[in-house]
Amino acid sequence: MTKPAQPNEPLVTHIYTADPSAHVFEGKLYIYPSHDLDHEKQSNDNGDQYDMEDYHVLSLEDVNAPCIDHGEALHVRDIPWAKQQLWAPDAAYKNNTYYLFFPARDKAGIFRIGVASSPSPSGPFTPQPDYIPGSFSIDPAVLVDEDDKAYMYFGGLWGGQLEKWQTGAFVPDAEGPAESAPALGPRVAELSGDMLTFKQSPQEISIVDEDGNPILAGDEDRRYFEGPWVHKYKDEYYLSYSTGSTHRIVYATSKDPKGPFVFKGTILTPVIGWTTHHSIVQFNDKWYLFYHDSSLSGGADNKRCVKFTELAYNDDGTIQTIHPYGNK
Ligand code: FUB
Repeated sequence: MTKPAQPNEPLVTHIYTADPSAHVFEGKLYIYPSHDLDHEKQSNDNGDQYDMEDYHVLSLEDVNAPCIDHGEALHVRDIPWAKQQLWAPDAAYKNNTYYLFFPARDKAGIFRIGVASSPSPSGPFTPQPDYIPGSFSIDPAVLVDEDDKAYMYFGGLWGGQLEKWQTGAFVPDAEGPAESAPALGPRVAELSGDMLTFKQSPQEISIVDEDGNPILAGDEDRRYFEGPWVHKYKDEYYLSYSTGSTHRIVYATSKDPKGPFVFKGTILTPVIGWTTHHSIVQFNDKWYLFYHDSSLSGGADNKRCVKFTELAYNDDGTIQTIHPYGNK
């Protein structure tokens, strides 16, 4: 793409992209999206229509520069443990190395999270031979904190299989909690120094309301569904995520990277298409929300396009709600 990037416009149009994880590496914005394929698959709650096979890395010298597609960075054929469905990835930098974290179904059809590494932020990435021991479900997001500790946040309902791990083991026919019970939270695990394993077993994050009561499973406007992202603003940790069935990006805050997090409000109102997925990054003193919608394909849920827009905080640290098409 040679045209300059524009807010709220597809970053690239020659391929379908989704689930953008944005980071500033080497002074540029690097975006790690899913790569949606141009095929017709039956849509269902299991997410079979999201049948992606590889990752491309995108970059921007600046928010009004042309977006560069660095080409294939990792393909499922090169990941020994993975069978299919390369879903939302994230990247991190530590040990002079760039790490790409990604979910995929293993040979038994169970979602696991893998890691691949590269000396360059644009890849190509070399995968580890096996998935991260003890990993499960989808949508890894990695925060490398100011003290150099790295945390992985992950988990997704329905096709992402989080309901099936409530006992700590995979139970294929497990259902989610009753509507009046606390919702399932995302998981967090500190990563080992080499970024290849979990230091401890993942723990569940609690998301509570202003009175300290857990958000309930039936509260679909606020409960966690998938797509976690954690960023820091003025010493506070912001956990943002998709509410899935109500199609919002919402957020909760905490003084502790492992929570509990207190629910605050909506960052992004629904976009065109069923899924919504985002990341938040600071670049040259401004904050940006990277997100996707299905506008490029005229609304096909599994053919999405990555976009960005500026994000603003109020004086009290709350985030101003973004209406992606200007409609309030
Ligand atoms: O792209 C496949 C899945 O759709 C992601 O893993 C979810 O977050 C949703 O965006």
